Amino acid sequence: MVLAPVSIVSLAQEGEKEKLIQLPDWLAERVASLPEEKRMFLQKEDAEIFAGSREKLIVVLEKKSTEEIEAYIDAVQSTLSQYAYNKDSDLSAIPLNTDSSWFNWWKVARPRDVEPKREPGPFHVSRYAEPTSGIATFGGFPIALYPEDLIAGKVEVAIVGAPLDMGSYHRGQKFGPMAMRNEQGIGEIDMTTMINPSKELMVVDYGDIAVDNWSTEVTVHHVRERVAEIAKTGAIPFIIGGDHSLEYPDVAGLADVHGKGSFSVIHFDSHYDAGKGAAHFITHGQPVYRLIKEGHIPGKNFIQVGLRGGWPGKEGFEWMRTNGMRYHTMAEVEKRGWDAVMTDALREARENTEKLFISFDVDVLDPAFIPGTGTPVPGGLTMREAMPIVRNLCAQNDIIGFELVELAPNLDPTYRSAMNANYIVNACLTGIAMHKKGIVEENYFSELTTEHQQPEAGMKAVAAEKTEKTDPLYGTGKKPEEKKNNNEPNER
Ligand SMILES: [Mn+2]
Repeated sequence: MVLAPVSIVSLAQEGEKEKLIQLPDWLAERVASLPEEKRMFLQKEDAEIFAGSREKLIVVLEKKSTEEIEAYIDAVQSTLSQYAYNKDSDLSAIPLNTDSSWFNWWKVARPRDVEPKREPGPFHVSRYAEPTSGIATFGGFPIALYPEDLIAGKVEVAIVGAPLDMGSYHRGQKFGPMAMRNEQGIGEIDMTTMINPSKELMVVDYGDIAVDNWSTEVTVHHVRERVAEIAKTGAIPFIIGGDHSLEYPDVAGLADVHGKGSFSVIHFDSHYDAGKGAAHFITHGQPVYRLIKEGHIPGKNFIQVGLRGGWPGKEGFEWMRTNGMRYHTMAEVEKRGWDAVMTDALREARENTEKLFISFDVDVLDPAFIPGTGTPVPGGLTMREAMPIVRNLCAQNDIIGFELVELAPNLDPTYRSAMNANYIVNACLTGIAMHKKGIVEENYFSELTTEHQQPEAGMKAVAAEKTEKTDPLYGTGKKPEEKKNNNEPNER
């Protein structure tokens, strides 16, 4: 999310060429007697940080004497210097207690030999014929626990939870996977295409990936291994967060298997999540910068959709331009319309690579659709915009992974956030099923569901005597035979 003060300071720290701003004559005169270093500081953007802007700074300084201006500069400089690391008073790393005999308790695998032996492969956890009547799983799909289950079952999509939620502002993203398991929307027939992904694809619930609830850094290391493990079996990992820190281990884990730079990423989000220069190398506001910086994905293979609100500022957009990244903001949607923007994004996703990873932060949707998210921003995508682009992306590309993150269901007393999240997942499953069947054309629609074909269809049926016969007894529970065999005296 937002790291505003840090980004200003980090610009100066990186020694990028900073333009010196011309001072008004009266101010240049008033500070002429100050040391050069202080006069120059006044000409830098950093001097404005506590005033708010250049204009506001000038208003503040107008009433001050030379001595008072020097005191102001000293105060700003001294405060900014405290933002940086101090080797005498700060921790440079977070020590871990390696003497703990419980060091790995949260991620150790349950011993196989304490369970009854079983053949590898997916299995249902329901006593009844109807799968949704058992223990809740994503879409009512069978579960799988180990890579050999995925291989034996020829699993094509493994949906796995990753309940990590140490991001900023509202938390509770750890409850995302369970809320989605408990809500409908995944695995249903898609009316636009009349394709039923649960019939076309072998999908499983792969349980949740273990999380160290006290460290994002430690957790992402483990998530990366698990994601790579799924990808190695040939199944597509669908990671359900958890917060957007997950994009880093999800993409890095896939790069470990498919190769760095071998695929593209399309990032749906209201924030660009390429923050840098913070004390922690990974938070939910920084995965994109770290992926680019470590070389897992070249900038030209990265596309952002849905950005809006106050972040990034000018330097963030310039950084994306410099690094060859594509971005489609809601401002662009306002300028050009959604159809034009969607067409461009779909084309760009296919441009450099056939393989694609989709990162879907639910806050790309308008808060009207997803009130249950940690950092909502108004003015976002509608479900009617989001479902087609996700379905088309998953139909037109070779999807190697998908993540849905930042669902915080406890912030929404209704079913709506979890349900909409499920429908986004189902849109991609539908697309993957279409891709498998060779349906990759843009704007594919089922003719049956999009054209009623009246009056011809009805007239044809009348001629062939196929229309529904009316029956006044329907709804009474009586059958026509019953009436015949009835020896009611009054009947004539
Ligand atoms: Mn995000």
